[in-house]
Amino acid sequence: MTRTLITETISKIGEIVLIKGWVNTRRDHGKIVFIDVRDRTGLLQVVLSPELAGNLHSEDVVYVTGEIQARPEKLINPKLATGTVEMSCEKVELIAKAAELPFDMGKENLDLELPTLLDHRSLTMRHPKIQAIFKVQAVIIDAFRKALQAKDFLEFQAPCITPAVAEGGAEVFKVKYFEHEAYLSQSPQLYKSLLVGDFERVFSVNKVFRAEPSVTTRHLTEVVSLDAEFGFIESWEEVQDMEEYVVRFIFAEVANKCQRELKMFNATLPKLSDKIPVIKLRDAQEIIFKRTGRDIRQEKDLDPEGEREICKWSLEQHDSDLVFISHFLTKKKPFYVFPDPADPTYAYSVDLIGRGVEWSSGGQRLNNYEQILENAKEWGVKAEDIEMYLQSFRYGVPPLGGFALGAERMTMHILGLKNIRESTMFPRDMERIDVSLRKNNTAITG
Ligand code: AMO
Repeated sequence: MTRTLITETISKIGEIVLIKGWVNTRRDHGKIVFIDVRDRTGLLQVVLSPELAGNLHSEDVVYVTGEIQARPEKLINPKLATGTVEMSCEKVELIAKAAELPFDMGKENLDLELPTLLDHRSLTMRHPKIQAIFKVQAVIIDAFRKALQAKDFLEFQAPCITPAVAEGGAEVFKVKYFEHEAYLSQSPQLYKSLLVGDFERVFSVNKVFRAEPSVTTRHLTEVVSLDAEFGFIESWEEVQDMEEYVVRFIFAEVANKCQRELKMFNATLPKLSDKIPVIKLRDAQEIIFKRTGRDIRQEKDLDPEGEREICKWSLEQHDSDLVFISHFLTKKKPFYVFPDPADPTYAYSVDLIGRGVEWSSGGQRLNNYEQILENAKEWGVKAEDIEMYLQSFRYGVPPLGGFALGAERMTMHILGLKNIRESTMFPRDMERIDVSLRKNNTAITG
């Protein structure tokens, strides 16, 4: 008999079918036993005798044959997609026996401490609510691709082993590369920029690596970076507009395809007005000072508290959960940023802040070869380390810009999760590779 997927059983009343899946839960009621069987499409209640049920328990892999029957009106379960039917079991085959579970997986919410949830990741990802997170994430990434493909961008795979530190700073993993030294890529930045000289418009969905020396709720050491870059721009605002288009496209796809998942988290998509507000860093700092009395007006960036405050302001004043912050200090950004000619202290750079956290960075880049060389020198970047990048600009690259969105942060803040590790299948941080590297987990800071 061929397999019937669980959600298909609602249209098979009166038929004998074979389903394949895992025992999700078992309930013993004297002479009858109920098991919920789970496959990739959903759950189905199966009714069977204690003899047939044997010692089946959660996560056993089973093939079950039986008749699909309509449930009596008062036994309909509106919470289940298959809640109008059940299977009367005739035969059970045990295909793979599961060990005793370390915790109860049958509850609607898997209320586990984060280290336990992550140390048992292969198992906890079987829970429907945990699966929902990664279904939403897959839709986000797919929508990012679709949005840019619709605008004629070409997808590329960026290298992970790089000869140079693209973003600067100390947050880089050195790797021993035979008798040479190399780095794990912090960002596909230099590659996406040089590719504008070849393909005009490119994007990538890539892992990037940051040697974050602290353990916070919003930092990972391995990140899925959604990068885009394009040429022949007229201004940095064009970059911001393209990003806004992509973000709106992503939200529309999530709204369209993930209603069930959003509901499981009681989540609503971030509010957007007609246009995402944009405000210069110094103006944002002034607003924060006026609203809270906290003076961060000389800082190079917004701190986490500042990001939260400016989002509150954006929601109150512009009815928008998202806000662009532009014009960061040129010297605090990487060597490739384009200084504002009106005041070169500040750059044509723009971050997107959503629900109190940075979702992306981007902006216009330098495209003049001589100026790039000059800046690289000033920033302490050796020309021989960025040879491939420079080659492109030596042979002519148009005015360009782009942005990068962090996939995990987007997922986290769309679903209202408290910790970025929840929106990462296999999170890495300074204390975790697969499982915790420490016996006693250090507290995660803000
Ligand atoms: P940036 O360093 O701001 O910009 O990174 C872009 C976005 O990637 C995400 N992100 C992270 N998420 C979790 N943990 C981390 N350690 C982490 N680091 C970054 C954030 C962030 O906004 N080259 C530029 C992009 C550009 O200008 O196009 C860059 O890498 O969501």
